[in-house]
Amino acid sequence: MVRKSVSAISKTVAAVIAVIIVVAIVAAIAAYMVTIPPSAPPTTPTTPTRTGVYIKNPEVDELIEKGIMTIDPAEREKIYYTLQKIYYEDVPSVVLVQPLGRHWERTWVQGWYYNPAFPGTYFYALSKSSDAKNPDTMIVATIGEPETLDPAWAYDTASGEIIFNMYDTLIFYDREHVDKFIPVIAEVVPSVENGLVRDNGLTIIFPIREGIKTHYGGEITPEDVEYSFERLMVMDRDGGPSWMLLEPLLGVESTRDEEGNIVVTAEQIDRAVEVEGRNVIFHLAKPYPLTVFFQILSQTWSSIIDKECAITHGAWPGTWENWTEYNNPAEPELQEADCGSGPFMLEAWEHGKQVSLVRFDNYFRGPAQLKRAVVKSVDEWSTRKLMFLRGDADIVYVPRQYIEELEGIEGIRCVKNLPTIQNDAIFFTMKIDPTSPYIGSGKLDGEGIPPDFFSDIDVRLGFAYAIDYDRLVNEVFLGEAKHVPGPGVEGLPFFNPDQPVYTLDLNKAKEHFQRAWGGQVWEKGFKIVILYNVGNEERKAVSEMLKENLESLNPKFKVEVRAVEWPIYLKAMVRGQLPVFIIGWLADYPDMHNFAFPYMHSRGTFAEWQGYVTPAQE
Ligand SMILES: [Ca+2]
Ligand SMILES: [Ca+2]
Repeated sequence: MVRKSVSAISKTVAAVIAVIIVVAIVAAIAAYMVTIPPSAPPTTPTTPTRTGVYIKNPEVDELIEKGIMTIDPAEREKIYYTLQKIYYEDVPSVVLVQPLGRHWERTWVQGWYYNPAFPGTYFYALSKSSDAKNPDTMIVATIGEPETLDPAWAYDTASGEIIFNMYDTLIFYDREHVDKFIPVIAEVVPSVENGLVRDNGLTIIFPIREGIKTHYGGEITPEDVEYSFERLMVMDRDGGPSWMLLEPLLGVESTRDEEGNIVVTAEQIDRAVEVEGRNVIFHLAKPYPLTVFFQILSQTWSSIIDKECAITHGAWPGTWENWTEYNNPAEPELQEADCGSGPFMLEAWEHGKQVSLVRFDNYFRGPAQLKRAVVKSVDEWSTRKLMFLRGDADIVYVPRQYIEELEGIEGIRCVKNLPTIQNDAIFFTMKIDPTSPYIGSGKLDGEGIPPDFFSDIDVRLGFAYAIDYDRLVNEVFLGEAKHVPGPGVEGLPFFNPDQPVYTLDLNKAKEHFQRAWGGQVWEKGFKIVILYNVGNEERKAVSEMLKENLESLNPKFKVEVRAVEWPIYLKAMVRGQLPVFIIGWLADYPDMHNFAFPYMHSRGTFAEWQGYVTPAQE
């Protein structure tokens, strides 16, 4: 975000990889979030070793940094509108679609609602009508399984789905809203008006509700709240979610530098969250938009953990002498523990098969209507479908290519066109690895492209105008996607719906190619290889469109579309070998900053892979 260190970039990589995997597995997806498979693969891709490849654009970087430090919404809007305009004009990448989701359930399911900011099923809201099969048990059949149940470690949606039901947070999203909150463990949502947000937002006070029982047998106290956030910062595992709290609370993105040395002190962490009577006080290191801070507090990494329970499981004891021993651990301490106070308790985790949760009768908001909730991992579609048809599963993940098999079937309900906070874009690599096997001769001689081919904006514009976005939406996404300007998505505050988008326009594409590289591109032509991974219909369609449209412009333009296995695609992408690549981004929290930074900042994730150059430096 504001200052992304190199090590922090690798964290973001994990988040991106999560999204990539979704794109890879679900192919041309818009997976309703219940279906998003677990995130990072066990091995983090090699951080690109190319150095000095991207040129910083101080103007854009500064504007992005200003955006997250600006409190006034009108001022923020101006900043993000400007950034969206720059994104359109510079075309470092082009957003292809914002996919829409679907939710499938048996008609006997009651109470379901959708919030794009949290994954999976929130069972506390749900019940089943009395004619249902297994009326007091809700069964979800999906793909993948959680990585962990430790809230300070989890950074994937499959883990989040379970954690959301076992733990509570200080505040939570008010049903469908992503910018309105209800108090949960906190008694009230702090505001300037009620006096709990002070010092220009640098002090935020949460009075803690009394009498909240934990699954472990104790109570939630202000000390548990302090412990939960301090543990998150103490742990700060590589590729984990801690950076989101470290940034506002300590003003850093990581507790470690690039070499892994600890760069924060015990005092800094301890001072950031303090207890005073029944209050927990957050001391922010710098101004930060309150709504974004609340969004971060409403997610699983901000779950309130019962301290006594956590210590029993070998977690950080809450003392400062040896705290660094608990930094970046190899394994999560609360891997299969239940130190929550939420509406459901962990009953059993049968690996590769299911996680079952049982109602917590002492839940402070009253016991859930359901007695039991089970999330089953059923990777095979035909099996999931059969379970759904028989009523053995109540909520099922249905990949887009199979929707016809279920449409109109009695007893099954489908909720369509659910907005997501995710988009897919095509990225241009402006400094391609010169050893890349996908650039032919490596020269502008008609037999390849030079590594900096895409650093010329006219080349990027030529490509942008050669994509048939409408066909993509209609044929690949079956109409269930939107063509939106980037880098953010529709539905977020400060998203400008009136910002123009690129459309298929071969005349304009031709004009730009004629201008590119001083006319040499048009005169000599080029040869380029575009990869897609087998099974990914979206990537395949875009690659083929580019081939068809570019080759129609000039007989000297040659595009080879090549299908490869997913690991090959991924490796080539992070090494900067792909001239263009298509990838999706799922926001960590619903704010424009979580798009502006990765897409546009010179230290953002995509910039790293692209060798981002902007005209300001040329
Ligand atoms: Ca403290
Ligand atoms: Ca406690």
